[in-house]
Amino acid sequence: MATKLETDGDFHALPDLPADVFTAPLKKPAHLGGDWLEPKQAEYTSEDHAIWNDLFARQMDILPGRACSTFLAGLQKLNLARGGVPEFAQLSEELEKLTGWSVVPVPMLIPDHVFFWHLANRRFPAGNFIRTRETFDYIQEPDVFHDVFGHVPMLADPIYADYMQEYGRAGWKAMRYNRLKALGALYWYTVEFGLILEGQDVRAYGAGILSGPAEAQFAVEAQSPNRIMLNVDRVMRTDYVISDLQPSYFVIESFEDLYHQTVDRDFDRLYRSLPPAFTYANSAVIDVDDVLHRGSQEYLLRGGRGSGALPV
Ligand code: HBI
Ligand code: FE
Repeated sequence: MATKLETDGDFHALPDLPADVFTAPLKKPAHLGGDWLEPKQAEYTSEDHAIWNDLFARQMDILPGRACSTFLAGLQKLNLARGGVPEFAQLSEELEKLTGWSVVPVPMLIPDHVFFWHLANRRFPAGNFIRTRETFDYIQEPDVFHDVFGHVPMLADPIYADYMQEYGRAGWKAMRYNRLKALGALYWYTVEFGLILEGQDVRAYGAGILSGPAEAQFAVEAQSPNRIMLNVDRVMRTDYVISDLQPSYFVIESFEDLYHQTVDRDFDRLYRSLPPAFTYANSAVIDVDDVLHRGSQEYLLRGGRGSGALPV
C-alpha cells in the first residue's frame, strides 16, 4: 500500500533540492543547520503566555459545534488547556506515546523539502514565536499558536498521524516531478482548510480554520464559500490564496477516506498528468464536483479582506 511512496528512499537523510525545482527561496538564519531546527524552544514572557491564553479562550468559545470531534479529543488527550504556551519537550513526550510524533521548533517558514522531510520522520516543525496583540486576529506566518493549537491535536489521532507522514513522503516524489505546488495545494485544502462530515453536519479539521475566529464560522456556516467533496486530482489542480478566507472548502467523509484517497494512488501517473500551473480558480465549481453547498461568493464579490466586507 504505502510502498509506492516509499521507493524514494528511507527518508532518513535530508534530500538535496534539485536546482530546477519551482519553489520559493528562503534565507536560512546563520545559527541554524540544514534541518532548520532551533537548538531549543524560545523562552516566553508572561505577556506571551497571556496572549496564548487569550487566543485559546477565544477559540474555545467558537469551536464547539464547529471543530471535528477528533480535534477536540486531541486537545483533551494532550491537556492543551493547562494554560500558557506548551513546552514542546513535554508535548512530544505525550505525543510519542500516542502516535510516535514529536514537535520541534523552527523560526519561520522553512523550505518545502525540509518541511516534508521532517513530516516523513514524524516530526512536526512548529513556529517558535507567538504573535503580538497588534497581530492578534491575523498573521500570515505560522506562529506557535497556529501550529500547536491548530495542528498538533490532530496528530494525536493514529490515522491522521499516518496521513501526515505519508504526505511528507509524497513530497520526495513531488520534488522529482517538479510538482511541489500541486502537493502544496493538497496540503492547503486538507491539512490547513479541510472539512469533514459528521453525520449530516460539516465540521472543521484544518488547522487554518481551527486557529482563527473568523474562518471557523465562515468555513462551517457562511453562504459565501463552496463546500465540495474532496477529489485529490481536482484539488491538486486548484489555485489557492494564503491572504484571505477561502472561496472553496473541500470535505472528506472520514480520515480513513482521506488516507486512502492519497496513499492508495499512483502518484507517478498523477504527477505526469499534472500541468506545471494550476488549472482551476479557487472559486470555481467544475463538472466533476460533488457539491454540498454552492457558495454565493458574496464575501469575495464585495472585495474580501481589506474591503470591510462581512464574512457572510
Ligand atoms: N514551514 N514552518 C513551516 N510551516 C509550514 O506549514 C510549512 C513550512 N514550509 C513549507 C510548507 N509548509 C509547505 O511545504 C506546505 O504548506 C505544503
Ligand atoms: Fe499550518
